[in-house]
Amino acid sequence: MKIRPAWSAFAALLSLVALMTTCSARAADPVTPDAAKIVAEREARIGWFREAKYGLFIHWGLYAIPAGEWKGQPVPGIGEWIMNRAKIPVPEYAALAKQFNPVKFDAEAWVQLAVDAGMKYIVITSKHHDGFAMYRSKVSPFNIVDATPFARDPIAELAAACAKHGIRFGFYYSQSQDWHEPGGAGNNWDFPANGEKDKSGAYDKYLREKAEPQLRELLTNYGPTCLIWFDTPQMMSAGRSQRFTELVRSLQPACLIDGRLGASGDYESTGDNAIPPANKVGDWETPATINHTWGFKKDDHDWKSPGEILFKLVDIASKGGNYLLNVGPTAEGVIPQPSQDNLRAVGAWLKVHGEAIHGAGRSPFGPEFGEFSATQKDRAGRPLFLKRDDWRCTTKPGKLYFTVFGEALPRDGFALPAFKNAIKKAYLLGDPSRTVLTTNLGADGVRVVPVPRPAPVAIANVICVEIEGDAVQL
Ligand code: H79
Repeated sequence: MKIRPAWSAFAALLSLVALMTTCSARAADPVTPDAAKIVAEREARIGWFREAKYGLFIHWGLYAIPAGEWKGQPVPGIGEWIMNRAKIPVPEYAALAKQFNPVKFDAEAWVQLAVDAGMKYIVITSKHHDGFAMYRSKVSPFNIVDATPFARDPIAELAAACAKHGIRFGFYYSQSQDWHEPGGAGNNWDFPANGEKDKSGAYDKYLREKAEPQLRELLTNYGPTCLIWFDTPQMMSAGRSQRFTELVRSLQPACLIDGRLGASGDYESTGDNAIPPANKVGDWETPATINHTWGFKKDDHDWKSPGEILFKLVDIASKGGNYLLNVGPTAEGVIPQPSQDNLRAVGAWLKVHGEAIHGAGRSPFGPEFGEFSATQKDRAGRPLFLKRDDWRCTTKPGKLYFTVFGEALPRDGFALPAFKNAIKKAYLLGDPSRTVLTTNLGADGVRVVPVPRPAPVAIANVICVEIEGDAVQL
């Protein structure tokens, strides 16, 4: 960035003033050492998450039985919302438990899928909005061990398999919505509306007698928990959120809290399926579906292809985030085959190119994401963002990884974005011999990496450019 001299003097003055303010605040404020400790502890907790980049989300529950259809009628919307969308009374929905017998469930096979897919963590629904615990809970009999013929604890089986395969394990827990309980948020077809529950104290009673004790069980009975994934924080005031934060911190200080508790967690959760248009500061994660639903729906066959999944993964990593990609197993306990196939195809790519993703940092550039249109507007009347999808860049100290999408690499070579560092060498991660691609200089001063055609790998190729110095100088 070019700063004019007058500006730089002004900027220096500003930072001096800021520094003095901070110092004096520090001297006067006894809270500051705590604040520093809080920052340091969060930094220690979040390390694995920054490295991981890619995780498996699993939405599994009683909703897999109706699978998007109630009394012969298709119910629109996401599968795990069927109780809400069809306004199913609690006793009728709860009766599904008597049919839940997922005898094909195989924890090893599920965890092996995550391993094959190149994912580093698993987050499973321990209790979704329907209020059904998918683990052995002493807090409520509405759980998979006590209420179903299956009578096994899949969470315990998965925890053991994850430990064996070196995959981190965490829980989705719907802290606020619980459609099974009179005091839980969200069920206003059987019970009073949220506002009334809040006023009457029923909501707090639900939090104290179900949500908090269940969270305690999860954080006590299944070994190290990497993450608690809270969702839809209706009525989660600062005080209530604080109680949950303290519970997690006291039982498992290393466990992350996602961005949807109600108070700020350890990182930011974007909206469901929402990928930011450009680089985004801080630690963040996009939770996303592989078709359209989260919980299994028998009519949703619109699977994202390996190419689409891979683009999203690299796109997200290049903007500094994590991709938590969901599968919805059936009521028999099987992860749909197209989900498995497409995840494994991306996993095969990651076996060769994983160093460009795992532990890699965000792009130092930006124009590759696209630009706002000068003429076209979106529905809200704002300039339309014209996304580009030719390439993305991720980084490690001294290395730039340019992932170029599509079967073919550009005929005239890959034109590098401008940066000042000298180039040590460039090669394709997909080329087993790592043949050096000698960069040449175009007439316009742009450095170009000549690339072989056909490209060595389908879907996308990664050009690794090793540079002088750790960080890019723009
Ligand atoms: O667990 C998944 C979703 O069930 C949950 N978040 C992800 C990770 C989620 N909870 N709420 N929402 C997502 C947004 C709800 C949107 C709604 Fe609708 C619009 C609820 C009612 C109208 C979509 C359409 C769901 C049912 C009908």
